[in-house]
Amino acid sequence: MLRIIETAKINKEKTAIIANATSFAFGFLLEQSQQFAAHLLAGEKDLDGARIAFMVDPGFDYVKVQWGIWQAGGVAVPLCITHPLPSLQYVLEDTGAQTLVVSSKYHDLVAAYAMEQSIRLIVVDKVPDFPLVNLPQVDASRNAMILYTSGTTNKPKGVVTTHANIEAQVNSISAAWKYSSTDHALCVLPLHHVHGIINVVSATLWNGGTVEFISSFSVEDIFFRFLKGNINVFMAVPTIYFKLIAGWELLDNTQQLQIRNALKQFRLMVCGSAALPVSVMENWEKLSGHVLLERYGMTEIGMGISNPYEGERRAGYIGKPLPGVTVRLVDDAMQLVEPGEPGEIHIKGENVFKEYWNKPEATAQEFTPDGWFKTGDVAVVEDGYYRILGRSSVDIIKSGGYKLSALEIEEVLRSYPNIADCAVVGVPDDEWGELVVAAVVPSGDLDPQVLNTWMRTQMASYKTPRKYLLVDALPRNAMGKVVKNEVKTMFQ
Ligand code: MCA
Ligand code: AMP
Repeated sequence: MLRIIETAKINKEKTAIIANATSFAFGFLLEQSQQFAAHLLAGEKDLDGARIAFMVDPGFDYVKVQWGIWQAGGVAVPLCITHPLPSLQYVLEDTGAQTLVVSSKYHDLVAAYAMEQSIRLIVVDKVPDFPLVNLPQVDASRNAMILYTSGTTNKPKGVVTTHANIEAQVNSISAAWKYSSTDHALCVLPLHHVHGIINVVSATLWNGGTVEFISSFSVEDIFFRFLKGNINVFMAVPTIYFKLIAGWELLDNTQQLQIRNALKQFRLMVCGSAALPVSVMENWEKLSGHVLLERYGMTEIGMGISNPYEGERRAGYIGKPLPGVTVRLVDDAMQLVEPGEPGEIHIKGENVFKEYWNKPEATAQEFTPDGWFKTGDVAVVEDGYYRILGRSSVDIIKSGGYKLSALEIEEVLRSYPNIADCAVVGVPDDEWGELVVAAVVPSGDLDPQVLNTWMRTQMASYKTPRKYLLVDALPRNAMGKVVKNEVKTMFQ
């Protein structure tokens, strides 16, 4: 049986989840998730790897649905709760999910589409009590989850992880960062990515700890929770620490001191998903007394490299390989680089995903013949610590901790009338890491404001460009390829 369920059985009386001012014990979560599994099964013995998409707010129902899917033998496909319909449709079609579970507030957004496609639509908060049934034995080698990640192709790819992959990912950080049943983590991250799903929610619950949820991101709410004095673990992307520092600076001295004192009690504060600026790390230390633990991860591998729990957490570095993860740096000829030389990070280990969903060629392309996963990130080792130098592809943008494909955004832009050509790039930004911007060559009347409003009907706001520059032509090299670095300089 699934390990996360087994450990929950040991902690039945303990609080697993706090959400909407209510505490839920592990025993209740188990029972509710098993009822939900029975509901999903609807008389079948095993979902046998059926993909179950769910668009559920962070909180008790999210975990109930996720555990229900796993216990019924299904594959969990969490959807982004701020995505507009076209992005949701893409994931539903790509996974072939025949069941979609939603919180009631998302019902109207998807109901017509689900009906048209004969997708079974379940409103999680309207499911009546369901009698328990015998649940299938789910082997760890079976698929557990599909998360969508942008890459160097124009459409996001579904990253398939098995239960064994997830177990390895959780075991590795549990050992390295010493999770325990006394942990009380605040979850402020979206739950369609590894950072929130694995590092905050799954790893904390797996170790018998408590996860407290906020309903949507808010600096005030986060400070309010910190001040209650129960939370002792916090994990976030650099943009969130930036926003917290900015929010703290607006407070009066008494409030600042109260927050500083509350933070002193924390066991662990982690930062990752994008490069942590040294200034943010230093300002956070001044504010909280904590040296942030920066680590490096990827949807395809979970966490790979981390600064130590005990020992020097070096600013500007991502640390050393985590337990169970093997790392190498290679040059373009796939040769190991000399110490101090830059190379692409390759990863091996049980933590590494199984495949891209329905994309055998893309899967083969991202692995070397001898089984190393090619991350596309370039790093160097200095005094034993890895330092990220950048990405091998200019078409990958990291904004607010989200990985975005410039090609995907360009494709949507090109489907708008009167655009002859366009180039999307990321430009450096203190708050967001990178800002998405677009140079557009119009072929007729084009109002950037109207274009922007339309883009938001197609993509979530974090994917839409912050600035549009109308230009006569894009810079191209002799081969006719757009020179993105020159496009970036247009925005300086
Ligand atoms: C939102 N806004 C932006 C961006 N996103 N502006 C510029 N760049 C952006 N990227 C604007 C919106 O348009 C809006 O402005 C205003 O900010 C508020 O938007 P909203 O969506 O409500 O933003 P938020 O709720 O304040 O969110 C900021 C956030 C969020 C909390 C930092 O981006 C976030 O949760 N990021 C974390 C993503 C994450 O978990 N990544 C992990 C994946 P206006 O009102 O003017 O329209 S990576 C991973 O999992 C790997 C394994 C790893 O290593 O961890
Ligand atoms: P995602 O595909 O959304 O999981 O994003 C993974 C990517 O985030 C990695 O390939 C890196 O480019 C980036 N990333 C994650 N953690 C860090 C970090 N600590 N420093 C720099 N980049 C990071």
